[in-house]
Amino acid sequence: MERTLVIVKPDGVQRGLVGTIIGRLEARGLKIVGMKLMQIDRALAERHYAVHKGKPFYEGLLDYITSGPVVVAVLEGPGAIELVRQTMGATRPSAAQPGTIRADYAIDVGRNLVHGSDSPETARFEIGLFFREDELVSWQRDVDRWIYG
Ligand code: DAT
Ligand code: MG
Repeated sequence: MERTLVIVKPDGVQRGLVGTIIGRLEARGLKIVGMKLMQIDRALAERHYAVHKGKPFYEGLLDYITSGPVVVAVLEGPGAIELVRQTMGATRPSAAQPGTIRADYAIDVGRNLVHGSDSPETARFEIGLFFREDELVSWQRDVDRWIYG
């Protein structure tokens, strides 16, 4: 079973799309094991986006991700990391496939609504940045046998 970090970015919260975004991932069969509303400060944003330091969009990215409240969640399921990436769509919404969150609700790469970890190592690192171990809940869903086969 795999876990991944999802962030509904400030534009998603401001636009009232928290339920839509989390709902799409939930409806796919992923299980929420952690979730909270928070404001990301500069120091946390720098750690989360450290791999992008030095890129032309880095400062704007930090301004954006710290510009308002976000919803952060840990989702669990078989292949959760890739499932979330697929359901989010390509980084640039104009290149994302219709049916994905970014294609259906966004236009601009600088307002692309949602973050999802991109590898098992990144997921472990990002979950550790945003959640203490005791904020994550391991639980069984009665419906799991109808989702995981
Ligand atoms: P993703 O969020 O799909 O994992 P990423 O990790 O390459 O994409 O980049 C992180 C975020 O940075 C991305 O969601 C939006 C922003 N970004 C990436 N490339 C950009 C670009 N060329 N111009 C502006 N913002 C960009
Ligand atoms: Mg990324």
